Amino acid sequence: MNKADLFYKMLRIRLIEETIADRYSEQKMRCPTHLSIGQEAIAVGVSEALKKEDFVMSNHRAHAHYLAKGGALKPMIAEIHGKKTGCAMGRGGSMHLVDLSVGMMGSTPIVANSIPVATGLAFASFLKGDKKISVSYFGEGATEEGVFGESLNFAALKNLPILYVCEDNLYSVYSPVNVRQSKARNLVKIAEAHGMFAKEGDGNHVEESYTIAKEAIDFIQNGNGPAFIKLNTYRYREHCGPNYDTDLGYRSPEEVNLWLEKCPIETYKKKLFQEKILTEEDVAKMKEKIQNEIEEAFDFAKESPFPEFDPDYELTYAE
Ligand SMILES: Cc1ncc(C[n+]2csc(CCOP(=O)(O)OP(=O)(O)O)c2C)c(N)n1
Ligand SMILES: [Mg+2]
Repeated sequence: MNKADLFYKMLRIRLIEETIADRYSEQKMRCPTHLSIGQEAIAVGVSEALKKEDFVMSNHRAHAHYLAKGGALKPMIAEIHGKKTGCAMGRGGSMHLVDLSVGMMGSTPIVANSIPVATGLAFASFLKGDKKISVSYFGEGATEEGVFGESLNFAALKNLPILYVCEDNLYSVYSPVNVRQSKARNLVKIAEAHGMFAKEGDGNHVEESYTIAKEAIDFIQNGNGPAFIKLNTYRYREHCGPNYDTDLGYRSPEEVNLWLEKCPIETYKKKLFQEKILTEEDVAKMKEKIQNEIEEAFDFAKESPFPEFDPDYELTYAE
């Protein structure tokens, strides 16, 4: 684990998403975008415990998962611009990110859908014996869908090599968890009841997210079957879109401020300054490098063509 590298990866995701937010009003990005600003430590920590060939299946909040797994930036930005050079050929947008070359198998905006799809990927690995781990990322809201229970049962029954990663950010759109789930509901216990490794931790802490994911992956790799981790975090922006939404009244400014103090990037930066691993100058250099990369990616998207209407069935599988 290279601490400066973990910091760099979180910072990169943050700056990319902040640029998407800043430039959203230019009207060039026309698909809905769900930003992970505030939740970066989970994707970076979990990805650190994965190999390039392992599989990731993501949900509607996909940018961080895609980037942390090593998905290429230019095709992602082009995809959000609906361009032909996008990672889904401009047909998918922000919620359909895919880069098979790094095991980023896709993302799906149907809530909870990343769970059965990743379970299917793990089932395929199990049948082939290819030793790959599959990761399913989903929010705490997704655990209210029936397919969560069905998938956990099937994965446990078949001893599948899958890591379920629940990013608990306390909300499903504008509904807090206490109006949706019984107070007694305990996701760790639900997973444990299936015989899985299950653990909860601080999703705003990149090293803790990594350590828990690594423990879970060791459990899976030792042939013990699936694992479930719940990492607690918070989104800073609105559910979907570039803005802040504290004025809407569904969450208090005090609550948002409390979580802003726990910013995964700011707190980790302070820690690495104290440990003398990073200096202000290092961070400034990192920012400059990332901003140049972002600029290039937006230029690439701008210069790329839109997909043509496709009467020759280029993208269909059937004859
Ligand atoms: C089956 C289904 N129902 C409802 C929606 C609308 N929807 C999109 S995201 C979302 C909230 C999901 O909450 P959570 O799983 O906690 O993820 P978060 O947005 O907090 O990251 C909802 C209800 C949907 N896309 N799919
Ligand atoms: Mg949520």
